Amino acid sequence: MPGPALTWELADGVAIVTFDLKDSPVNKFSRAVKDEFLATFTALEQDRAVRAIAVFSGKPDNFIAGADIEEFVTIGSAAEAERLAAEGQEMMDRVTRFPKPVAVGIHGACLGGGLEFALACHYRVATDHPKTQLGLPEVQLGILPGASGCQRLPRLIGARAALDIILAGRSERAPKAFRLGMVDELVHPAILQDITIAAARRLADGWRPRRRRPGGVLAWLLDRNPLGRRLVFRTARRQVLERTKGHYPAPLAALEAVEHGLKHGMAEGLKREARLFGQLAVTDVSRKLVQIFFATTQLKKDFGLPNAPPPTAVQRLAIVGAGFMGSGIAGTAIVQAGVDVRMKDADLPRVAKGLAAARALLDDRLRRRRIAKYEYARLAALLSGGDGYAGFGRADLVIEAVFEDLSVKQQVLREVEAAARDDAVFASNTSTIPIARIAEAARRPERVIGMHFFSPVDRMPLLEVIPAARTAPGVVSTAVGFGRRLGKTVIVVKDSPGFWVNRILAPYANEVGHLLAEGASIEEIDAAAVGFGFPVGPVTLLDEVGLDVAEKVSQVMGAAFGERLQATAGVTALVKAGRLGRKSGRGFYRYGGGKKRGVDPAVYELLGVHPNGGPRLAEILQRLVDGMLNEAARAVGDGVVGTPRDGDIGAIFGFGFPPFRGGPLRHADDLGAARLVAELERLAERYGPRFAPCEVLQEQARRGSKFYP
Ligand code: T1G
Repeated sequence: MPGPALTWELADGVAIVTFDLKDSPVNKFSRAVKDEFLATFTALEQDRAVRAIAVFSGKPDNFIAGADIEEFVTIGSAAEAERLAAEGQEMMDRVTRFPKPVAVGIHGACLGGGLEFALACHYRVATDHPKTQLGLPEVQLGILPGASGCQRLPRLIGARAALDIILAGRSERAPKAFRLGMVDELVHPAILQDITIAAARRLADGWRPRRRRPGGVLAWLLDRNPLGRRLVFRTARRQVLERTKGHYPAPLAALEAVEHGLKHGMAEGLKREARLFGQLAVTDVSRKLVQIFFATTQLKKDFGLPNAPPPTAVQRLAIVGAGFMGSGIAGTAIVQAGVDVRMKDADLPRVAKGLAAARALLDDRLRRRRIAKYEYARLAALLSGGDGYAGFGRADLVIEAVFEDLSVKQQVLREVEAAARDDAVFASNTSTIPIARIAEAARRPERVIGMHFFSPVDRMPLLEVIPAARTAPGVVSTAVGFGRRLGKTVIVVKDSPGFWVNRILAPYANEVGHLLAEGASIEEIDAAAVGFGFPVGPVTLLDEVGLDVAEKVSQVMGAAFGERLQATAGVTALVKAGRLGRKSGRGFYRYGGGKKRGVDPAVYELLGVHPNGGPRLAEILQRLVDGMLNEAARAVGDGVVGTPRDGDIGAIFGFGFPPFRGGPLRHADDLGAARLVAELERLAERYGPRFAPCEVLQEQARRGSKFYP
């Protein structure tokens, strides 16, 4: 009887099992699916005609995405979650002990419980396709691999390599997974079935694969003797604490599960693994990380408009401005989307520099073995440039990344309109100038939109897409769709000063000036924010963004919103003194050899301030965070983002708002509007009206409502 997920047929002694979960884009393990697996394996065991088993996915590009996350979030208690993990472990154990050989053919994502299943099988074949990725992403959801992954992976590939994957929640492409020993064979997708079935048959005939254990003196020293292992775990623990600053319990728990299992044996390890899984599954951190997972998957399908028309596929991109942003966009477009890119700047030396910078991203891919030599040659040939608009007539999308000045951008827009097709989209990569203002110069304002990339473009995951009042809906879809092809998480935001990210960063960055003036030290300000969970503090962030850029943004914000978002004079003084932040080797901090070298005491003198204790750390933190939450709430009220979800994802992916807090709006909900309003009122009384609680929060406090119902 076919169930909702599994079917099988017999081919010359081998049962070919196909996992294809109905009504779902991916295969995943739920309780029902697990029961069906067990029933199927029982049937296969009893069927005398079956000598061996080969398991495949029926999905075109997905093997198994792991446990069903929607099911596991409904778990109410640690004990119930522990039981769920133990049941998963039993199923994997059943597979491993199965009296007939089980081989798997893996194509597409093989993650979490999916990889745990593959590890439990007796032989693994994977396609060398880019979609085939193997990994244990559980810690990214605040949990750990709970169906025996913490035990099986280190036993197969060694403790060090397994910890690299488990503690970071990493996925490896198939070739790397093969090198690590996670899979036994790597094949072209066309022969996956044949090779896997042949392997199953050979296993049934008594053949045993010889697995080379991770070799070398180092492996012997570190993976296979207790003293070496202790060193491995001590180092890993230290690295985890450096990275998570104690905010994320999952990696440490996973480390414990692995270590315990290697010390006390598989059975004890499994018990510990299930227990820790149970504890983690009901933590607030895990809930928040799971919400972020679902928010990002929803965003993959959301074009920011109701009934959005389908996007036009961009084949050819043209970019005006071959500077840091322009070349970053060019390189990312080639590497991620494989589109043809034409760059233009005022003179050829600048163009050459931009092309070289874009190509550096390709070089990096080649060096890290992400692309092959022939692929490199093909991609490099997509890139070209010049000092005129030649080639722009073929572009579907033109992005300008020129100097941040309205009249310069309008001039570029006019020139592009003269050179490009009528149906081409013109996108401005401005961080501050309203798109509607730029579009005033347009003959076809409905084709004009904003695409605000963050720097460095290849590494920053967020893109803000900004339609102006007259932008056509299809243009919005096209910009969003292209941003996604670049691998970005895209939010569509309203055309208003600072858009979303710079709007809510403004009070946070401005507060630095006030705090310094009151005697706080640069280190204390940064430490307060880092302690809260930001990747860097606001002072370091200013240095990273560039103080000249920050100055420009803050002038725009001050002009648009008046006193509330008025910056103090500090940054301007530093810019005048030639301190532009990291890129110029000095800002608030000094930089050398690519590293931050500590605060430059001369900065205090330049600013005319003296660190003398100043406000306490808790007070610093409250001023930094509450100011941001207040502005975020106000911006939601102004309709800058369509949903709280977009606002939270924008803050997390845009500047690293601590993911375990779920984003500024979730965090505001957690504090509660009444408490936040009371804190802001106190701050306003003490430090000025910039802290006055906004209408949205006051209304929420009165009605006891929240951003997320
Ligand atoms: N559970 C539930 N739904 C899932 C899912 C999962 N594991 N994976 C994907 N989906 C849904 C997703 O919400 C979306 O739904 C649709 O599938 C398509 O996804 C015991 C405890 C597999 C690489 O963390 O990384 O195993 O919006 O748009 O871009 O140790 O999804 O269509 O309704 O993202 O092609 C560990 C999470 C689980 C993998 C596919 N596994 N998924 O990417 O499609 S914990 C994960 C992904 C675990 C064991 C433990 C990606 C993908 P809808 P999509 P995609």
